Amino acid sequence: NGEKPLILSTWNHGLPANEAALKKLQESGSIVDAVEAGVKDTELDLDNLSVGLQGLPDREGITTLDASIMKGDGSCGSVAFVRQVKHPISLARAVMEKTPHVMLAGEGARQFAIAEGFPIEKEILSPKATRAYEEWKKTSQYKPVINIENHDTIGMIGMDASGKLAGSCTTSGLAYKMHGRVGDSPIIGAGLYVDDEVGAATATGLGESIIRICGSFLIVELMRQGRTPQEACEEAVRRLIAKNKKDIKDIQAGFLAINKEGQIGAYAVHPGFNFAKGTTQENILIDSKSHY
Ligand code: SD4
Repeated sequence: NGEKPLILSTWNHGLPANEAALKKLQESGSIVDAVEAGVKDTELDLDNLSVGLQGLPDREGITTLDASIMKGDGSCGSVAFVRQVKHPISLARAVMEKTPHVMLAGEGARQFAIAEGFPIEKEILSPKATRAYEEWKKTSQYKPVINIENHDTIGMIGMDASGKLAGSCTTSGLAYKMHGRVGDSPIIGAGLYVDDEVGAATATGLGESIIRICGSFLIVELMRQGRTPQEACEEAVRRLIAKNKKDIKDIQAGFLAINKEGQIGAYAVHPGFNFAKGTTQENILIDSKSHY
């Protein structure tokens, strides 16, 4: 606790993502550059089935992406339900920096990508995603397996040496979701929230359960009222469980938080959630504690 700069990100792929973020921070000195560069690494990871265009598709066989980015001064941008864009996090940043809006969705987000010169990719599923989708179609059962399917979104929160904060979050969302479904990741306050006065939080897991409690905003507000990041994450999980009781055995969600002092917190509904913590000294994977 207390080390700066500090980068936290969800799941195993957080390790290379943290590395990319810390490298960028060193080069550019900007924490928002760092959290963008960090998750761009994951957006290109062909083994990841929940982030980027190689992610698992929706029920129609189409991969649609959600992403958000936020700075501690309140600037933020996001894209939802966007197709054919390799780096939705960079598109979210362009929404933040180049438009009067916070969020663009669907075809409008794609048109904005074209106008901004983002390359538009062919809509072809990766071999891995194709195999998984063909297998899924045999039953077309919509029943995500916690910690296995849908467990790969990257949420990243970071603090530079001066205490400035930023965060990013990017995902292809739930595998085999309904076409048009949007999760928590592009929703400011649900999948991500950052406030330089207090701290930052991000989420992973079943987006619907996270949106219901405004998870990341809730954690930042709890920290504002004096909770530690760990206490705030635990309270968010407690509230998520209370609001999603009926299905809780099939719902996984995990939260990460940092406060202004550089203390960290992590908590999940079920065991199995892990995260990467990167500083200039070390970059390590930590198993989160969980409610159950
Ligand atoms: C979503 N929260 O779209 C994302 C999925 C996720 O790890 O986090 N997977 O609901």
